[in-house]
Amino acid sequence: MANLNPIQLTSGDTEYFKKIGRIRYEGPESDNPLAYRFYDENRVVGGKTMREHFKFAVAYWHTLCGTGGDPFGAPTKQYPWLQAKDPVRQAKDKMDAAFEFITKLGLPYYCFHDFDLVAEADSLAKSERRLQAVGEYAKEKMAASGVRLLWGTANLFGHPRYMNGAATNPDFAVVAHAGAQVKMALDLTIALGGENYVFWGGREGYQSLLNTDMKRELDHMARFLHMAKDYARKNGFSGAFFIEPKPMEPSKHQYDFDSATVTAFLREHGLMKDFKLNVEVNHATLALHSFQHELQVAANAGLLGSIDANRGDYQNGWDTDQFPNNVYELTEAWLVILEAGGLQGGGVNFDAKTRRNSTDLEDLFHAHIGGIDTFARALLAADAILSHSKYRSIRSERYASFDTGEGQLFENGKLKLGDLAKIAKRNGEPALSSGRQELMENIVNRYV
Ligand code: XLS
Ligand code: NI
Ligand code: NI
Repeated sequence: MANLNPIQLTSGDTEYFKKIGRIRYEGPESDNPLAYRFYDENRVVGGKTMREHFKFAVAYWHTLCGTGGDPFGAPTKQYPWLQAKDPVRQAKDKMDAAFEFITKLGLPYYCFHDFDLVAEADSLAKSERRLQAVGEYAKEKMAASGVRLLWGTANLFGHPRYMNGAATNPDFAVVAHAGAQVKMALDLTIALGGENYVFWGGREGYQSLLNTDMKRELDHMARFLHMAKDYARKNGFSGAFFIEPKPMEPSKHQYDFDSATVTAFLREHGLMKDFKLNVEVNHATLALHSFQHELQVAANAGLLGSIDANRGDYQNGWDTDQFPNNVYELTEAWLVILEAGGLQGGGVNFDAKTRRNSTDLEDLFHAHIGGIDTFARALLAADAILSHSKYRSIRSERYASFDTGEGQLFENGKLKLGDLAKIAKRNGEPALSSGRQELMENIVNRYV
């Protein structure tokens, strides 16, 4: 499909994706590229509908604002909703496009940064007025469509003032500015009934330790998060706060490196009650972990809140944010999520972008449909593995020696190191016991 007229100015009743209607479930045999083959929102899997399992959200920044520019070249995508010169007018056009898109996909949620919604102005007061105007418009759109806000956040990394960090900036004036911005973003999130609020530590990290007082910066970050949480709670926000780990990029070292690092930070600073994690696929792989590892670490700590869905590239070592298409990877992920009892408060946000050379409006649909169906297949496979295969029993049998007798005494803290020595001498050399990894991999593949 060719791009729609890129310079057409719009009003609230413009249809942007004219050739595309409501995307519906048509089943695995459908030949229609603009249909779901596996995502059947009302289908019940393991006691919940697919819609409830996933709580899919469209990411405003990539899908509505991403125009394909990269460090080597100009933007390639001339989206018609980005053409108006007046910032509030442009923001409303963009929001019309956003809600048309989300509604046509039949998705329940969206997510934004403050200045994805409307361009930042040259003062905080003016920015606040813009955000309020667009917030009013969002309220109308949300009421009319039933689409909800999964989470809001503030962009504390794009503007030059944040080049040395936001909450961790060595200059208090910048920390205060970041505070003002988070206050506005929280006000907006609360006004729109947002279910959660995210902190991704954009430039909270360092480029060189030579000029960085790491301990002081981390203490500042904790103080800042407490202030944000206290403010939001006082103003009636009952949702979860999520920290989104990432190990590097844009900083050489990001403070929220991975799930384990963030968990330790939250614990150290008394934030475990209010904060959980938003785990992103491509951030996990940048940290040299698998996605499922990061989910499991979060789940172990009771912090598995939400997901940013995308995928990395096997050859490139950066955050390529491609749309998910790997059923096997996501099946392993949903095994972890299902066994943890689901996501706590969050959902699946498509923090993913179409490629620079995917310039048709229709590409945005193909990308989301593909990602959504990949998740649906993964959920079906994971549910089948848990309910029909020996996956769980093979794994729990590996630990059977702790279920009774001396192993159980060990687990219950009833043995001392001397007891282990006595038991070991009595038993002699332990028999080898296979981990049966290939068998487990075959079980997953059988249901994928
Ligand atoms: C960047 C992050 C970002 C957050 C929201 O790598 O994924 O998009 O999700 O600030
Ligand atoms: Ni993200
Ligand atoms: Ni990312």
